[in-house]
Amino acid sequence: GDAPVKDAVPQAGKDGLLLLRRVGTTDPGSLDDYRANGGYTALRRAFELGPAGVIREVLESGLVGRGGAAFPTGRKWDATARQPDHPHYLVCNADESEPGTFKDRVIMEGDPYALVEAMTIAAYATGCAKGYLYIRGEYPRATARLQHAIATARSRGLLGENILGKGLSFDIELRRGAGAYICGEETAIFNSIEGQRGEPRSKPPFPVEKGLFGKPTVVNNVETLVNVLPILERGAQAYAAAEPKLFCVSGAVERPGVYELTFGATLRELVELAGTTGTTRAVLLGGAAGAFVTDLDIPLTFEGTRNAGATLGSGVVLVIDDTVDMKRLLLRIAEFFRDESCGQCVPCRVGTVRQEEALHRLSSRVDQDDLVLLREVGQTMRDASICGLGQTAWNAVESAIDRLGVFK
Ligand code: L3W
Ligand code: SF4
Repeated sequence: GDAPVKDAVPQAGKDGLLLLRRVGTTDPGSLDDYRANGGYTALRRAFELGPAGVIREVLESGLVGRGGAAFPTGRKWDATARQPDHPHYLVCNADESEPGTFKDRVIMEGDPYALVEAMTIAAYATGCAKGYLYIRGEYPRATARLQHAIATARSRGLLGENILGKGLSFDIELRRGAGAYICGEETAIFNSIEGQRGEPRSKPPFPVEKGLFGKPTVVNNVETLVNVLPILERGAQAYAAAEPKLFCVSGAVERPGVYELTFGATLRELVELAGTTGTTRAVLLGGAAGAFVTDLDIPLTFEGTRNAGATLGSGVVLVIDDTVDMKRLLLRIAEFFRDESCGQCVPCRVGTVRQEEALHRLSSRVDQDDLVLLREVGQTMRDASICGLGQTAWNAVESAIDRLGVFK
């Protein structure tokens, strides 16, 4: 039979591991081991601070969403907590479908109780009695470990009624996706959980007002949520002084994998840590929805990558060396978006097909009209698509044409 797949071991930068410190060092199946290694101190601290105090800390920490869009987490929590309409829901987005992204998997497989604790804190702060953990269907091991963690936490009074005797009632239901990229879009998740087609809704209204079942809903990515643990354990200021970020490094490197660094490192430092295998030509930052960059000296921060006309996105760092066939790679990206478009809106449904067709033609013969067409189609998708899928489907192609001179 197949050899068993080993658990991933995270790689650390010079500041060591904070977010992933338990991954590979504690037993992901043992609540006792989790508690012996700092587990549930953050929830106790949350009870001392009270819901408003927790939100204050998260706001002060400056934490922004790690799924790609970098929206301030504290603002989301504060807005939901203030909604008079009840119940409030919490949704953890564990769909992790961006090509090249595998950081949330490492958290969920290696430290599942951390996510359970973090969701409990988020629910306490924002007044949610029910949480949904929406996990990618292709993650059976993470699913099994989370199911075990949820059941154990429940049996030990850490989920359910009157958690730790503090009057908090909160429980988590796990839902599995069925392989559609679009079901990682927050409002498509709502539809999926509600039993409807996984199609995005128009925003506004934002989920904080009208989300799951039309009720105020907090949606956070896995990595975003687990950051709340060190924020409460260390205090917002100490946390912000050395804020951790996960990167998914793949492609032409000797040591692919999940890297935890503190913000401020440059792309070059990360790529050197992973060890290049050839001459690095470019890096695809942020995944298929991201962009190619050639300047390795940009700082790996949300602002630094934005200033370089790219995005940190969900932390994808795909290293491209000079052996990579860029035309094939662009075609593969275009095919992905055409395949994953939900078809609900015209710019994306038609645009992703036209983009792929033009790239097909261009890969055998460079034609200026096709390059003009690509740009027009791309701009239309960006401006007029309902959701992030269509809005970002042209990013990587555009950056490859403009910065790498593909089709010159
Ligand atoms: C309250 C407002 N809430 C915005 C909330 C909104 C959402 C968050 C971000 O993701 C990214 C893209 C790719 N009041 C608000 C508000 N919000 N304004 O903030 O919202 P938004 O609309 O900026 O982005 P988004 O549609 O949530 C787009 C990335 O997603 N992506 C793929 C990601 C894949 C993964 C993965 O596999 N792990 O994350 C594809 O497009 O980077 O930047 O919660 O409700 N006024
Ligand atoms: Fe669906 Fe694409 Fe429109 Fe998003 S942009 S709603 S994926 S058709």
